[in-house]
Parts: sequence; structure tokens; C-alpha cells
Amino acid sequence: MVTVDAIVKLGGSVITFKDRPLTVNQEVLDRLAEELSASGLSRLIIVHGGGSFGHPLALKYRLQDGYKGPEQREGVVATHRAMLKLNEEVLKALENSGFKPISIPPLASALASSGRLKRLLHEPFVKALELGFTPVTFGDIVFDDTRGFSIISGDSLMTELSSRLRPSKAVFTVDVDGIYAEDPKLHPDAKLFEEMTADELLNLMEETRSRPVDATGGIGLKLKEAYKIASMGLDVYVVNGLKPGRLLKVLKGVRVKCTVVKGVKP
Ligand code: IP8
Repeated sequence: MVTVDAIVKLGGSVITFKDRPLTVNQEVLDRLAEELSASGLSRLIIVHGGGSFGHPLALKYRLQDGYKGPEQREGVVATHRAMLKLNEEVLKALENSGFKPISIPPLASALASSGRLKRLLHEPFVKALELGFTPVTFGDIVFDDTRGFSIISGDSLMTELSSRLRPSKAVFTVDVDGIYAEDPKLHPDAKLFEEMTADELLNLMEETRSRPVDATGGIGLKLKEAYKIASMGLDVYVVNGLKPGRLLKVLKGVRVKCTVVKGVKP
């Protein structure tokens, strides 16, 4: 089995302007692609979120509850196409930074059941890596056994791919400095956890249930997926992608302001 150096999520709130529909934060996206390249790591899997491409449309057509009626079809089409458009921007930035990126859309490679990811064909990721490509996937609409379709977050794909391919590290880029005891956007003096155990994260998850959500569950889902990955024995990094150089340091194993959730052997 191929060794994966890292799986990296480019957060939607990092690579797009969340308050400007369908707008890429080009400067940040290009810089993150450069940092990925400067890390010297060649076997990377990239996952990206929806930001102002996927979420506003998914919410507008109420796609998060699954199929309710034929009028949602145009919403499914619009949401998936918006994600393909964002994906194309990510591929372009990665290619400009020297990668050979290959898109693996979940709509065609995954299935859900009751709103959860049920199956993801991971072999194309392995094959792509073996041949020197950089597989890129993203939060997407996925057909669902019971609901017709579901929106599957890039955060859930991070967990599934980590479980199958066991990367050396899993990295979530976000728009704050890491995991805080309270929402740092509401409490500017909230405590940042620089290092935490999976158990500490579990306790925090209990307390953050009520935080605001987007089409796929917001911070609550991210914490849950980070917990699951750490429980597999893998170190999880949550790092600010808006601050230049931080992702690069995390990838190079250099200490930098962020949160590390230490992996525990199951
Ligand atoms: O931003 C959501 O992916 P996420 C994708 O990773 C859609 O949660 C289609 C809203």
C-alpha cells in the first residue's frame, strides 16, 4: 500500500470568501498551493470544502434534508456544478504549483445512507498516488439509499480516507488559529488548545453542540471527524490557512501556532 504523507483539507472558509457568493480567495488558494509544494511532500491527498460555492445553494434548496420533491433537482444540479467550478479552481492552483492534480468527485465515487457516507471507492486515490498524481476530492452531493441524496462534507471524506489510507498526518485548514475552548469569533479571548488529547476533544464536543451550523454541520462536524481520526491513532492538525506559512510549517513538522490532536492507538 502506498504511503500517504498527508491528507489536507482546504477549508471552504479559507479558499473562498464566505460572504461573497461563488468567489474564490485567489490569493490564499494560490499561496496554500505553493506551501503544499514547498513542503516537498509528494504523496498528498487534497480535500476541499464548499465555502460560498456549495453552502448557499445547498441551503437555498434545502438539500441537507435529502430529496423532498422534483423542484430540488435544479438545486442538486446547481450545487454540484458550483462545487465542480470551485474544484477546477483548486486543480488550477495546484497545477500552477507543480502538482499533477486529478479530480475524484464523490458524486461518482461514493454512496451515502441516512445522510452518512456509506461507501467511498478509495482505490482510485491509491492508483493516482502510485502514478505520481495528486488526488483531489471535495464536499459534494452524494446519492443516498434512504434519502435520495445527501450532502457529504469534505470533513467526512477526511475521516474515510484517513481510515483507508492512514496518512502520516491529517491537516484541516480553517479561518481561525485552531480549536478553542469557546467560539473565538464571539469570544476574542477564548483559550486556544495547542495540543489536546482525543478525550479532551470529546469533552469539548459535548459543549459545542449548539454552535452555528452550515449545510453540513459546521464546527461540530469538524470536531467530530477530527476526533474519529485521532482515535485511529493519527495526529490531526487544525491550522489557520489564512496566515501565511503556517500550513507549510505543519507539513514540515515545525512547531507553529495551531492545534494538534494527538492520535491515540485504538
Ligand atoms: O464545506 C460541503 O462541504 P464542506 C459541500 O466540506 C457542499 O462541509 C455541497 C455544501
